Amino acid sequence: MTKKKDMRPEDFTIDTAAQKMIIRAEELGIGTAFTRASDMVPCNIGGAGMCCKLCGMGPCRLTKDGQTGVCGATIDTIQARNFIRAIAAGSAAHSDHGRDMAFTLKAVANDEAEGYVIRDVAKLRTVAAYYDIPIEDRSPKEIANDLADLYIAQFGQQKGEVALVKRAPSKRQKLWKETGVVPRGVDRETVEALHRTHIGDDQDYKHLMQHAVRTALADGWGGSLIATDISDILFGTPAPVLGQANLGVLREDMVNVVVHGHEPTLSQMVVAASQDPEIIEYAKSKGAKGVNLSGICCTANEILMRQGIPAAGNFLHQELSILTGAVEAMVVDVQCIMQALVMLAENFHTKIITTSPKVKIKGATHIEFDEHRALSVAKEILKAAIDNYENRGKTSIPHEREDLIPGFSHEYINYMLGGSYRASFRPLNDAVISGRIRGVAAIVGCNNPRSKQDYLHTYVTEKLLKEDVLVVETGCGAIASAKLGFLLGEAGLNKVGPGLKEVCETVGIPPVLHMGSCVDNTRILTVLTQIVEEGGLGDDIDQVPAVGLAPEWMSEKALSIGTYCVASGAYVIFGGASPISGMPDRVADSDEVLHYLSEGWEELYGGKMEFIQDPDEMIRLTLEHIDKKRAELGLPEYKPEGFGRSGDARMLELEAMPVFDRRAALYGVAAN
Ligand code: SF4
Ligand code: MSK
Repeated sequence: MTKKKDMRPEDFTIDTAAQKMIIRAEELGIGTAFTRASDMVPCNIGGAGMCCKLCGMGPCRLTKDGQTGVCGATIDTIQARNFIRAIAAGSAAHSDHGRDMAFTLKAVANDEAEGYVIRDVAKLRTVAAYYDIPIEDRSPKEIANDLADLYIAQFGQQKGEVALVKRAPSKRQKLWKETGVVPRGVDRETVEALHRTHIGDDQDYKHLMQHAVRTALADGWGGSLIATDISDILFGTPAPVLGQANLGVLREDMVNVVVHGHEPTLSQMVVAASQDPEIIEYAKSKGAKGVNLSGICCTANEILMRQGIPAAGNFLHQELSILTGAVEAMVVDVQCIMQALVMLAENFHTKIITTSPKVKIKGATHIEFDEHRALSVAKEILKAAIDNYENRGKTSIPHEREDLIPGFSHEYINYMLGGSYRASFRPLNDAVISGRIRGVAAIVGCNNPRSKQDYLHTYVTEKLLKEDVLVVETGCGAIASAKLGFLLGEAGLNKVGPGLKEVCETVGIPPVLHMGSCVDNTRILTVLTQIVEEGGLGDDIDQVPAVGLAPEWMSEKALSIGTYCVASGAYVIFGGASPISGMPDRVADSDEVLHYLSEGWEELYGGKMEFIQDPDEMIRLTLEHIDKKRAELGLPEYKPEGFGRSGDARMLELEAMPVFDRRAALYGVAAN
């Protein structure tokens, strides 16, 4: 990528609120990730996965045909090692989040966690039943204690199979056994990934990539799924609520506290504390009307989809929210937190408060979170923010904010399609079979300042909706759509194709379903599994007309998610350049691993991973894959002209007609 000196705000982002903050930063002479990315030319050798720095004989940069590292490592070995190390880091991040959730569940079950309760007993019983934990005549805490023990044991398990794998379609489980990729224990696979990539270990790229799959499966069907299950049990399984997104959710007259990161254990408690009369009174005593809480990144998704707490923005909004000058405290835990926040905050009164025992940032205030006294810690944090209100200087809060309806857990999707009387995925499967819904796309993942913020997410989403593709979203991608008004229920239906519109009108859903945070990509796996189990769309995930896309990805977690989705049978398209693309003009054999992720993995798992830069090509490949899967299932060819006349649409049309014309239209009676 070339250095871009003269970029305008609209080249950095399509979000007008973000553009205003980028202009403010420029006026104040402050750098942001947008300008730093513009100034920092990425290394094209490292970027292509062609550099190895695993030992002191290197770093070795392989830029010539047939060249090897000092140890003799070939380009394919180096690329595979770089790739699996990224997956190990991504899987570790998600899984460690799951581990913390499991410890919290254990503490709640034993009355050792101040302020927490088991909110969703039905989900607790459902999840416990997957593992034959007795549920009849037992209290929720007894069941929770057993479930916590079982989940904690998955991390340190050395042999056998991670228990959660049994929740995948049975055909898929069999395939994983045959290909030797069933994870044995969550931690074991990550440790082994690091061992295998030490100097002088595994040096067969296919063998390395097999373990990459096992490490990623330990995330998707292990640590992440544990995190999602326990979040729902403790804080409630999401169901649709009204929320808002973008920087306009910040308030001039209230103490603004932004929670940022990933783990809901703290943020949920901050939500509870912010509504405590003692805290509200304290804020009033300092001249504010109360505490206004909002979120950034996946913490935003966690509290948005459960309590409707507004999202101030996605990944690239973390600095921009501070630039408003209106944030008293940004409270962070783990993952996706830029170190730049602390230096940026020095220009304002904002306190950056780190809370995780795993994450400290030089210059930030550290108030350590402890689930045993969570409410007290949350109040302490809020009081520090309130005390800072009087230090607020000039503010500049953009007005932009959009309504949205998040909260489509797989449980709610099941319910919404048939009510409690006959909850089922049948209507969804039937809509796909008939062609009203051409297929399903999961559009997920981060922002990346190397790509215009939100542009690829929303461009791809908009085009696929027009093609009758139902879109489900998580993470920062979901917030991108929210900011642009795609998650607005029936109000967004003018943006979709005729068949999908009929389905959305009939069921009463938006065409883009917000399914949560990045660990909640497991909800998408569960939806795909339920589609398979419902029948009519094949007997494994790779047969479902569905595609996963991460158009603006940047994190190692995204690579882990993509890999477990491929191993689960999905076609996954990443935007931008591949981290192991090689540079074909310099090294002829440097794309072997890249091809293996596509054709090689497709042969083994029925899913494949590709990196595509052009959004129109992403859309073309998505539709081509969906239509191919439809044809393989023997489903009718997609023909949109047959749809679009649902009851609701017809009623609205009739209501708009003069009464005589309406009679004529309804009964064939001539107007007279
Ligand atoms: Fe170079 Fe081999 Fe050491 Fe890597 S492991 S830095 S290729 S000598
Ligand atoms: S927070 S991992 S930028 S989605 Fe989950 Fe967003 Fe990506 Fe972080």
